[in-house]
Amino acid sequence: MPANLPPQYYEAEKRYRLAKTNQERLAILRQMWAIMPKHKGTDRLQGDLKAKISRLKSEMQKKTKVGKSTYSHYVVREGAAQVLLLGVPNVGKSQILASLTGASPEVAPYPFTTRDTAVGMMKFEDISIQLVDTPPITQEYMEPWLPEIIRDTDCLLLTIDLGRDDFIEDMQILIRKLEESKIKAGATEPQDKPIDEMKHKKAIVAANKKDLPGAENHLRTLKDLYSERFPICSFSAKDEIELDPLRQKIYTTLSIIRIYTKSPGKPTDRMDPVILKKGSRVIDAARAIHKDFANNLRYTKMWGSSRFEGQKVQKNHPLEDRDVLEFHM
Ligand SMILES: Nc1nc2c(ncn2[C@@H]2O[C@H](COP(=O)(O)OP(=O)(O)O)[C@@H](O)[C@H]2O)c(=O)[nH]1
Ligand SMILES: [Mg+2]
Repeated sequence: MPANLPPQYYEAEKRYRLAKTNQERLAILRQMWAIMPKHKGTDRLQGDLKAKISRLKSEMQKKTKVGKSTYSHYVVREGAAQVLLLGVPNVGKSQILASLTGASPEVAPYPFTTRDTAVGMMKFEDISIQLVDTPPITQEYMEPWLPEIIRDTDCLLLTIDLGRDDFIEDMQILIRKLEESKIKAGATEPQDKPIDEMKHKKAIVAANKKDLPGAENHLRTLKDLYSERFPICSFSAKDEIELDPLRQKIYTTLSIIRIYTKSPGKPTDRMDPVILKKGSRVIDAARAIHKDFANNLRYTKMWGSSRFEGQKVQKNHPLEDRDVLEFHM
């Protein structure tokens, strides 16, 4: 008896292959299970799928256990990249998360509202970036599990309250606490190999509460002191002023590119770009999709900048944001 699977099943299967996290994979496998017609013809497939789901579940459980023994505030990664909000109490971290992502963490006019991480997804053009709110850092205290999460993330938003007279002191506290945890924040990776044991982290200064009196003066001072080391974005999270330049700066600082794929004779799949580091090549895109893709690749056609309108390109051809690739096996 033939399986006669509906087209939605094959679409889900394709999304499964492109999934980047186990959580995503599990959700898709469950969808596939729901879609699959349950009859004799699908007996074997049903068995395979059930086995896959239980294998994945036990793998995920094992991972959480390992995670728990080291730190229990691990955030499951989702989206194209992860960005962490850091700051002293009350600077508006939770408000920024809410304004950029629509998530609803507790925002309050008193310190220490957020003792754990809170997560939201920020839309940027056709991708989503995960934003993580963290507990406040002070001169005296930083959650012991926080450095691990900082070391693991793609970019930091060093959040400053432009309404506070102590804003420079706040900035110094953040830099100092990071350095005590062997993390050096800055705009770009240093060119030469680090001589110390510092882990470099890309960072943006997120200068919030631009709407408050005195903010313009404070911003000027902040720029005088720090604009060589960090990109500085000023905005008001509460009044939603100048949030778009902040979104844009987050994207460019992440140094990622989006690559779309197409099948021969079909339109480009614009739904689900492959996310790669800037400087990646054709072969990296193939590998990101599946290792068989990379191994069996015969040639690739590329669309993108005007010089490439479906020409064949080499495996080591450099990629630019928004290039389109058609792999031939
Ligand atoms: N004036 C002004 N107040 C803000 C802005 N963003 C946040 N706040 C206020 O600052 C206080 C602390 O905000 P919250 O997000 O809880 O700070 P967190 O402790 O850093 O998470 C709250 O009263 C917010 O309403 C802003 O852009 N402008
Ligand atoms: Mg908060």
